[in-house]
Amino acid sequence: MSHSPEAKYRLNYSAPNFKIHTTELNFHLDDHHTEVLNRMDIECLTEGASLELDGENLQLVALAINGRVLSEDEYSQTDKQLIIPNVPERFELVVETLIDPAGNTSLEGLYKSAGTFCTQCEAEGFRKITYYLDRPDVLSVFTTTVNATKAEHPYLLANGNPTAEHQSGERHAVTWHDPHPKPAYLFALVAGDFDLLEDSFTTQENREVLLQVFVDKGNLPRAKHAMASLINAMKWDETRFNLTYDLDIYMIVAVDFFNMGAMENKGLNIFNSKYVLADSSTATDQDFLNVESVIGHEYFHNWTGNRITCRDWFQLSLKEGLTVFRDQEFSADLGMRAVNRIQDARIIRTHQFEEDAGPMAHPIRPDRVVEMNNFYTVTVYNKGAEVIRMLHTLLGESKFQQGMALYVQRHDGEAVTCEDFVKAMEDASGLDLVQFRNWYSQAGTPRVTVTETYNAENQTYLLTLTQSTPATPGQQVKHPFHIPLRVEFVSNSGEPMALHLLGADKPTTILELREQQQVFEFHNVNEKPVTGLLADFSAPIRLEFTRPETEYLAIIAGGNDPFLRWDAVQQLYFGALHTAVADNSAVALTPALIAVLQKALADENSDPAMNALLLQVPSEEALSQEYDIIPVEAICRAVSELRLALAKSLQSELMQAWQQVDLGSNALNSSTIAKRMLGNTALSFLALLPEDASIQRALKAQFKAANNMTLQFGALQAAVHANHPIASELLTDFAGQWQGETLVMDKWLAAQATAPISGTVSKIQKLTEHSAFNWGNPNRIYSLLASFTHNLGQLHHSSGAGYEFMIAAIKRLNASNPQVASRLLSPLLKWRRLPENQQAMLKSQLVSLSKLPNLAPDLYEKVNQTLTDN
Ligand code: B3K
Ligand code: ZN
Repeated sequence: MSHSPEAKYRLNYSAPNFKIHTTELNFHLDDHHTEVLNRMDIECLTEGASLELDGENLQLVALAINGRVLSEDEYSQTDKQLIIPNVPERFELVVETLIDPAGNTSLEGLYKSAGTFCTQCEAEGFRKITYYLDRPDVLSVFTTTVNATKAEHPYLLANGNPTAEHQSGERHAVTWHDPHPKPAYLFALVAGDFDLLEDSFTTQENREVLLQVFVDKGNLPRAKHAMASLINAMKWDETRFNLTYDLDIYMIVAVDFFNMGAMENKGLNIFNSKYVLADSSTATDQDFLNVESVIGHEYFHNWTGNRITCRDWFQLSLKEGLTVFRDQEFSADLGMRAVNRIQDARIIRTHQFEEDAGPMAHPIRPDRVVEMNNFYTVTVYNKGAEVIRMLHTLLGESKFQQGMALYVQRHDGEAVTCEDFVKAMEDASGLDLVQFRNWYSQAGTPRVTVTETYNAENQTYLLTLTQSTPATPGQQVKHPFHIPLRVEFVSNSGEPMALHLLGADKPTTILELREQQQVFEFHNVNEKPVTGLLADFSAPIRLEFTRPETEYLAIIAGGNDPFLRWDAVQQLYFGALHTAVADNSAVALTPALIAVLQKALADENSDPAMNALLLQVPSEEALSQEYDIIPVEAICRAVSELRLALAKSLQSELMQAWQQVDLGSNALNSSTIAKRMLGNTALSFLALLPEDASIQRALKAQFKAANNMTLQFGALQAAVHANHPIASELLTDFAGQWQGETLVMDKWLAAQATAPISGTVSKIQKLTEHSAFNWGNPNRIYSLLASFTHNLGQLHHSSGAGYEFMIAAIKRLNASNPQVASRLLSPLLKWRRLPENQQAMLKSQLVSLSKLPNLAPDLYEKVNQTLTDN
């Protein structure tokens, strides 16, 4: 960058000066010379305003207003804009540009993915296709004609319904019309050759919808689960949200080169093939669940995102937080609610808390953005979903749905703000959400500390909650949040207790913390209760509540809430880990904790999936969130000792749990998934005991017997992560079996990248030369390199080799795919939280990155933020 990219601010929003009533696009597709003809019916809304169209990497061929070609002195061009100063009140503008899809390695705009032309426009990719008002509050009715050679591109797709077909020599063309006005970021086109899976869905309004899933040739059987998930999603959205599909056709196209998971383009979703293709021999249970969730997510955007879209990109969480909440509820209603909830909480605690504590901390509705693509974050998405969930908790399902209905009724067809959403919830429920809005404006993770007083004589119990939120860059002062804390109480002997707040006639289930400090007073309490706070992880906060082991044991024994029971065990793990780290001592597990786990594993009525989660000790990354300065080596030592201690103390129970798995079954339902989850977790511990021959046999048996990827990969990963003597044999066998199956080989790469074993950096370095790896494909990069960035001990190895390797990779990707490069950089921004040695090495790597010529805005924003922030 010769000049620094500029920041945009939320408060500088101003409404567009022009309306684009219709947009007619004509694509003459060609690898390096695609012609784009763009005919717009434009109305000027602000007299005298000059028309400033966005455009990047475009070659302008012709420009005409109302049929008259403009001469060069009638407009001006920069590398980002085309400016026409004098335009009529209403006019037709025709822009003709040339673009180079095959040379587009950024995978944004129009590009080629292994022979398929496809697009990715969100957030600001449409401007790489043609000159346009590329902002989400400019909504237009699109008609798109795609023209390409017929032999290579028998399928020509765009948004809406097909209206015309045309054939001429070797080429053909199809025209599509989308009747729903939409912003340019939802535009899509695809041209290629596919296998096609079709089905149909009749909506509650009796509209017959044609459903199509397009996949690479030969992959048809792997598309079935995606289709079933789509049908489930359509049904679920009608039943739970009363939202119905609105076109006659819904298409999903799977492509191999894609920067993220999928994209909700109107009527034409484009998916990373990773989230479409699944069969039991090549996909794990988690892959199946991910397909269901992403298919659901993109479908749910049809209302929350497409019909009602964002006014500006600062409002991204309006559609993303809400849609993640919806997809979480979809998965929970269809499958394992408690398991999902715990996994979601784990993501927040491990990854969102880290973002909130780092230089890029931002509210779910950011105020300042340099590169929009940097804000598709765990904060905007997952914390955004938690904020919606808190509204749901405060309002209850019925009022929440009334709020949704009001939101849709008010804003269908509009581009709106987070404020509009909260207002609809407020108006529908009658609740005061003034303070609740702080969740939208303030970054940072609130800490809530707890003290309690029980008075046996008066039978009163006082719970004092104090909240504070650390400063984040640009936000020194924080106001108190409105925090819903779900509670449950148990007696010391582990019996449920009903407690009443002073003056309340119903037992208390939710405490609303609004003040900086607030005392909750309960009456007629006949013994000191054990208070389970933050049931169902009801708020994205850190709870600081120091209590004796006996109280955790009471919650485990008598608590109702699965999250609280799981969390009680986690807190006991955390306690043991903290002590080991602080005292530089060996990890000590108490007999009581071992007994809890033994009991859970022995209980025939317990859910194997919950048992798997109970056994999974905090990851090194999760533990690191507990420290201002991360004692990397001590954390890694403690976590690995804890794993080994559990393996030793529970060996026979783990072996029994493992034996419950039916190695011959591929059935995919909650009960078989749960058993495999527990089996794999058990095996991952057992693999830590290499001298035991029966364990070696178990690993091999599971690896070989199964025609099931959950089991095969479970065995591989267990062996690799434990550095078991048979690991390299299994790695070789796996690669031999799956060579050429790129999505399967991604797992092979990831298992090695995440192994907590010294020497991982040089292993990964070598793997970048393996035929399974490809610097041009985001999935390969995420599997090998992004996975590695979550390998705490190896990334931050005291040699500095991890930093050197990663920064070199990021520099390499800067020019070809800055979005992907930027994702790799995030885990390296926390250099200030590292021990001195690592801090110095990482800082100097970051400084050298900041000096890279032509640094992309994506990287510029992050690297500058981390180097300048204090
Ligand atoms: N809306 C897209 C994400 C676009 C990311 C652009 N860098 C997928 C989704 O959230 O559904
Ligand atoms: Zn989304």
